Amino acid sequence: MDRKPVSKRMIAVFAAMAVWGVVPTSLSFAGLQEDQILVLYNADDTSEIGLDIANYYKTFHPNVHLQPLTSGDPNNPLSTNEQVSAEYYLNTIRPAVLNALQAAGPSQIQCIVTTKGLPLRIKVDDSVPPQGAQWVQYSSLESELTRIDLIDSEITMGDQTWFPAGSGHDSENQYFGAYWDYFSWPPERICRDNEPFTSASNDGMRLATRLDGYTFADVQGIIDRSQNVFVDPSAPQYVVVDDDPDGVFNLMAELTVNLGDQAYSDSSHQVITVDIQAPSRSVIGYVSHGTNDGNGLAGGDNGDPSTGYIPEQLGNPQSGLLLADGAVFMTYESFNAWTFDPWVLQPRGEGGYYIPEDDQQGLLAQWLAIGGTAGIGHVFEPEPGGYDGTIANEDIVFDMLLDGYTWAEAAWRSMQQVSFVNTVIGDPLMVWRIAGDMNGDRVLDSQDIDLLYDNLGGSGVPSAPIYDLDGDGDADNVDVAYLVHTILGTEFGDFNLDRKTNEIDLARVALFYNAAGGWFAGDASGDGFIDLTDLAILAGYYGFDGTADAVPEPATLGLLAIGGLVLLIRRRK
Ligand SMILES: [Ca+2]
Ligand SMILES: [Ca+2]
Ligand SMILES: [Ca+2]
Ligand SMILES: [Ca+2]
Repeated sequence: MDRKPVSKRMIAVFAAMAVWGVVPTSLSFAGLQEDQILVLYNADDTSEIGLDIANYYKTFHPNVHLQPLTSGDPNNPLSTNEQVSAEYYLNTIRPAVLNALQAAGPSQIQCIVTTKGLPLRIKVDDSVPPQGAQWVQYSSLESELTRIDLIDSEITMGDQTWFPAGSGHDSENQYFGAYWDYFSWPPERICRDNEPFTSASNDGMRLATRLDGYTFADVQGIIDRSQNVFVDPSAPQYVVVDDDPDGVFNLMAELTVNLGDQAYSDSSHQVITVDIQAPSRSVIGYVSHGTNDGNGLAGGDNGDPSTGYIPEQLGNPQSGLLLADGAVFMTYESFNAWTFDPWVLQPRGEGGYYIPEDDQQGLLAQWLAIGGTAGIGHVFEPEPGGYDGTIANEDIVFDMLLDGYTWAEAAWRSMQQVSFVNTVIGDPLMVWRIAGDMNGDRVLDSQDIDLLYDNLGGSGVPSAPIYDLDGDGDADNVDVAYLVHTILGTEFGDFNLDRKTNEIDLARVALFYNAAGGWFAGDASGDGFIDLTDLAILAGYYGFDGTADAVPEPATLGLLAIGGLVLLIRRRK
């Protein structure tokens, strides 16, 4: 099989995003709750790494359910091999997980989390089902678990005969966020509106992610970095898209990375690293062809993504990407989730011979090791039939994250198939929050200012990350000023948040004078009372007009959201 990657599908394209401009949607973004999550670990694994990961995860999410899995036979412990047979899955793993799901309550668990020490790949070894364009021989454990309730035999595992979409087949992802309008010519790809996941509204499907990495420390890192992910409307963050210039497999016709005043365009063979240095820790996503980019020479040259490009180029402390907490990885590399064991080589194609060490593709495990937080990858070649949707669609992933959906929802919304080779690594509950949005409603308004005032600990006193907007560790008046000035783009005394301080704001103070109230009512000082102090503050800034600035649209009222996709293009091949 050609070492070109994964798919001839119509390919998603998009560019870097800066953080201004998308209109916010008010929605209940916490679509997935802790007590809807079942965390599985291999209780027969003498290393106990799965148990350690499950326990560590539970310290952040105390209401998740932990579930040991065991073979029940001391002489034949539950496999810790990354690959197991379909028979093993069906006879040993599946019944144990089904029992656990039942014990938690028939409809309680919406998402299953696996941990290192449990199998990763499932392989159908028998001649049934027929291996051909309509079946795939491999699936990830996680993809299989999304359909654990229905897919119960080798003939139904990996069955892709649902195509074209809409057949309601068990291995068609009911939650997929796009569809094709075949009545137009050429057929048009249409994205559905984003919506929260529930099993009930998706034909009983469940979500699934995996907590894995080279080491326990790597997994701890991704859990840590998932907990407080903020995108700051006033400080652009980027999804870096590194395209391939060689036509057929291009991610995009043109890549534009907005970097302050600098615009970058890269569809060369050069790996993008050093150009995306500032502002600090600003890269929140990475999409590329990985080693499939470039001139095809083993080991690469001319700086193109080559073997080892993740640790050596992207992760280079001097010249690499500065990753934000929450950074997501998706590459068009067939075997990028083949293993989480640093000593294992990748295979090349169905024949089973292995890519030599100096020609290995990038691995999701490497991304996590350099400070990445999550990713979607493939445990085997995801090119079963060449039709669209074999791998994750990055435009859907990032759109969902920017709208405040959980990682598990964003990831699975982007994929058309289940019982398939794709897997999702990371904390399913990771949410990209908006800096300054204290109440989590994804709107920045006076309630957020009030909440920040209510939670000021003072200079030098350690603070929860959500209140520490300037990142110096505490929550004090400097953080209030950051919210008012930098994020909301206005001044103290602007009580209706229209970026002006004038007679309207004065009228608020007059109306609520000598009464209790928040910012909305004229409390500029944050003491919960409207009095002379507030009037004096208003007077100090009276006449301020922030709308005259040439700066980007401010973060006021209904206008602000998190980040804008500057360019979001889908291009047909
Ligand atoms: Ca808010
Ligand atoms: Ca602070
Ligand atoms: Ca005002
Ligand atoms: Ca006051």
